[in-house]
Amino acid sequence: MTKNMKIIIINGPNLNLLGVRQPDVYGDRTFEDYLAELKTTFPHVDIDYYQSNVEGEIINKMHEVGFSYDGIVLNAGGYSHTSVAIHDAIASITTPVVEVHISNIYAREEYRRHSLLSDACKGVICGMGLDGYRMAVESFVQ
Ligand code: CA2
Repeated sequence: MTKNMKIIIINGPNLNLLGVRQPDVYGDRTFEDYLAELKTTFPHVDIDYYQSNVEGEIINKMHEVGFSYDGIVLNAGGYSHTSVAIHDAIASITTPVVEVHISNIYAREEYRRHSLLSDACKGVICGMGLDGYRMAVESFVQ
């Protein structure tokens, strides 16, 4: 029997507030609610989830999974625009990373229009709402 593909979704700072604040920008669903649906969409994929508001914890998690998992879906939140350390973590591991942003960062404030992470990633999905996470998982399954 073949083993299920293992993928982890890592969400960064403030994404624990999804569905609670700013529904106009980020929608009105909690991530836990969305994740339950996502798991039913990919019954043969083991999808883990980790969220932290702390940069070093995100890096530690990437080191922990980044040599054994088949894919990492990463929304590093505001750290996407600032973190050399998360860029270096992506570049240091062997598991491919797909960067996701719920909102279209290119249609927002100037300081959000550049990600320090993208060049180290396999791909980037942004502006597709929560569905971007499904697209990222799909990109690993194909
Ligand atoms: O669009 C995205 O997914 C972002 O990565 C979200 C980050 C933002 O800093 C990036 O520029 C784009 C912020 C996440 C904040 O999430 C909240 C969710 C609900 C209520 C308040 C904040």
